[in-house]
Amino acid sequence: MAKSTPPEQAAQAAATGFNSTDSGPAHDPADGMKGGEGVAKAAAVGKMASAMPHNPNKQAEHGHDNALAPPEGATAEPPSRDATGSTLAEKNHTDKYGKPAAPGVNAAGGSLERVRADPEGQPLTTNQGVKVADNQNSLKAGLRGPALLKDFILREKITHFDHERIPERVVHARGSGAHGYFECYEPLTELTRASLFAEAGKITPVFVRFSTVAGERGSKDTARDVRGFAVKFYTDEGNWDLVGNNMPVFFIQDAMKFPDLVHAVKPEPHHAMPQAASAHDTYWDFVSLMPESTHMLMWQMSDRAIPRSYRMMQGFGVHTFRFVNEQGKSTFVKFHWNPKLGTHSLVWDEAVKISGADPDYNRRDLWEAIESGAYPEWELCVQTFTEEQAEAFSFDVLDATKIVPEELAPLQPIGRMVLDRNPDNFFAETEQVAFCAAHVVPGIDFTNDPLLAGRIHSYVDTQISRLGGPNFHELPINAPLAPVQNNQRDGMHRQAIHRGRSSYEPNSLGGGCPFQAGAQGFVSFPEPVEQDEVRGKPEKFAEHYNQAALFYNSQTEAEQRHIAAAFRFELSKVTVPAVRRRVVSMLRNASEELAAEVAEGLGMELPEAMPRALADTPKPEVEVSPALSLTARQGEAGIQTRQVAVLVADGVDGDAVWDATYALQEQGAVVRLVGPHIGTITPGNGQAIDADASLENHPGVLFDGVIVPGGAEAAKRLAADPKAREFLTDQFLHSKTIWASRDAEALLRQAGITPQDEELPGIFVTEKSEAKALQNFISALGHHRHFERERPAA
Ligand code: HDE
Repeated sequence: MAKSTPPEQAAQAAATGFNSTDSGPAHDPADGMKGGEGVAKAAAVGKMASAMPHNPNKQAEHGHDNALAPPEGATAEPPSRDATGSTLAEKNHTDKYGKPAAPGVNAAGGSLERVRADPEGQPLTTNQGVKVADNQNSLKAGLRGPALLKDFILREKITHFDHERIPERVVHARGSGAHGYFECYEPLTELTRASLFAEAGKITPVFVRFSTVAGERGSKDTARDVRGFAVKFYTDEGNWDLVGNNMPVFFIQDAMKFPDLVHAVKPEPHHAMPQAASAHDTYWDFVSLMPESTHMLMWQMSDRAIPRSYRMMQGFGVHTFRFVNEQGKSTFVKFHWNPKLGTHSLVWDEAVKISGADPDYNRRDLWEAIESGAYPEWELCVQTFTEEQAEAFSFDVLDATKIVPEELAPLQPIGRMVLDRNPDNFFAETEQVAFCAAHVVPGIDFTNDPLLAGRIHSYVDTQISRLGGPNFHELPINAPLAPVQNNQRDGMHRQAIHRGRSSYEPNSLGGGCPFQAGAQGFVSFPEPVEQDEVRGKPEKFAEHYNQAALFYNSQTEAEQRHIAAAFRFELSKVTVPAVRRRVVSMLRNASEELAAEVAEGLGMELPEAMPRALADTPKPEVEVSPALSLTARQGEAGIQTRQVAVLVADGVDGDAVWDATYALQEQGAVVRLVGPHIGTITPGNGQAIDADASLENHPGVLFDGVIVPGGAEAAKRLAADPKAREFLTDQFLHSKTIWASRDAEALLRQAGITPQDEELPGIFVTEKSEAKALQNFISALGHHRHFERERPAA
């Protein structure tokens, strides 16, 4: 039996015995014992460990009350820094070791400053820091001789190059990101304890990535697709990722179907076609066998799926989440991002042409806007409702194919987000950023949405293969600003160098640290659950069409026309008639009018309506919701950042060019002088003009509006140029704002713009370039598009 001798009566030990790493004296060193730092450290460790004669928290690990209010972990203050250190030698210093870790710091986290690299004034080196004398030639045996294996410089360079690519995201591979900040409007403490919503004016840094879903990394920006809208909030209580989309609903209700959906929409497995497109057999085959997708299909076939700009998209958290306040009270919440610039879209023909003219259209737009200081901004709004209210809805709030109409739960603005910095490096930031639906902070929690459940698992899992191991949270863009301290260790590419020898909890050899945070940490909302384990869906999930009808019926005529055209186009690309029939039969349950129009557009008979999964359809609370139409979302920015082409050619009226340019720029528009070629154009009056774009490299689809200034000679030249005609034709067909001088009449006629068309909205033809006409042009441009003049066949 061990003898219990109190420390003060310790028998004398050899001082060197305290330096052993695999055994030691029975007692701590006696007070005042000589023997150097090893002895002092052993004394300090002994004192620290003795302060925790048992685990004082053990009892509090049990019972319901403790589950809701877990205790803070036990700690003991280390008598000296050495007590918790890895090595006494940490006091030694070289340029490489630097200083010992500062107390409580994990330098693998925090600001990006610590990893920014800048070669100003620096010579080229290898990855080992050896200066490279010659970066032009490999090492050879003689000038014309064979290259040598010992050329470690060439080999390092090529080897690194060979491994520069990482796997692209399974979905959302194509994306663009930006940094910015979130500002809270008012304390939301009644609803949530989330620290980012605690104070008016509180700023939280964010990184946002917008994306398409189906296309590969190098695919076009303007595919008809859902857009990802993922926001990483670097809050002072850890990272919160709101990984949403630009549409408020989803195709499926249960994570079990996600791989099927993605397999169906991706290029078909036998020939890997089509790229970034849903217009093919397998996609429509799948969705028409999954009628719960009807609502989402309405959104995807609407103009929402071809946004004019990432800056002009709404964002949605999609699922119902929970806010949880300090008292543990939970409220259901849905998140909405509303852009200041309004929500605006392309038209399909334009999107198709842009994909050739500028496949980076949305990426470029975001980058250029931020570079020019026109920082995109969104308001974060929430819909909140109680569990009792949710019970009473005709639909289930856990069903991600349903919205909560604004008429049932109004939007409350709670803050704004501004994107004011482009990344330094696309790969390091935008490509390596890892969003995760499971990243929540205290005050925000999940609901039982079965789609969300799968997401909570999927995101971390996918990063492990995409980013090569479990330490992707240490990549600078992913590292939280809030300190990270835990006992997770090792794994591929570990960045942090952990000080000390305890990597477990509870411990007394690390002074108990890092200690369990207790009630200040994340406490899951204690939702009561006691049910049978089943694979199934609740009854309300079986209603598939009410909200598809709500969306369609809330659109203007032009928007409805676009939806019908999109179904027509996509289904015309399907090669199996039975699949087409199935889609149209499904549409009949949402809108007979739409189904008939689509059937007619496909030259087919109207099939029988698809049998419904639910015999008695509940009556929806809301049948038309104006907020669902883009016309309700014009925004408040006028013509800011709108791209306007001023067509110039030799002989153009120089004064008119500059009057228009200055006036438009004054209001924040981006003016491009587009000539038959770039460079010098000789105007009829005034100084030579330097065109910055050409009809060849900047076709009409890239602009929101066009001005054709006066100057008979210029007008004649443009009329003779087929590209100028096409420019105007597209501007006209895509319902954009056109202002032309009467001198350009021949060009207008050739572009198919008749004298009657000149009376239509958004078209101005004037003798002179007077201020009034300019004002009309500016105000019409602010309307985005003039669908009143759209020709249904277009
Ligand atoms: Fe995702 N999703 N998702 N998703 N998702 C991914 O994570 C997944 C869903 C969304 O810019 C992946 O890092 C499952 C809904 C965005 O990096 C992956 C399910 C919504 C992004 C994944 C869904 C989204 C992703 C691929 C059904 C809107 C891009 C790469 C249960 C609310 C984030 C990655 C970025 C990315 C899984 C459904 C949004 C595979 C299993 C619903 C914006 O983990």
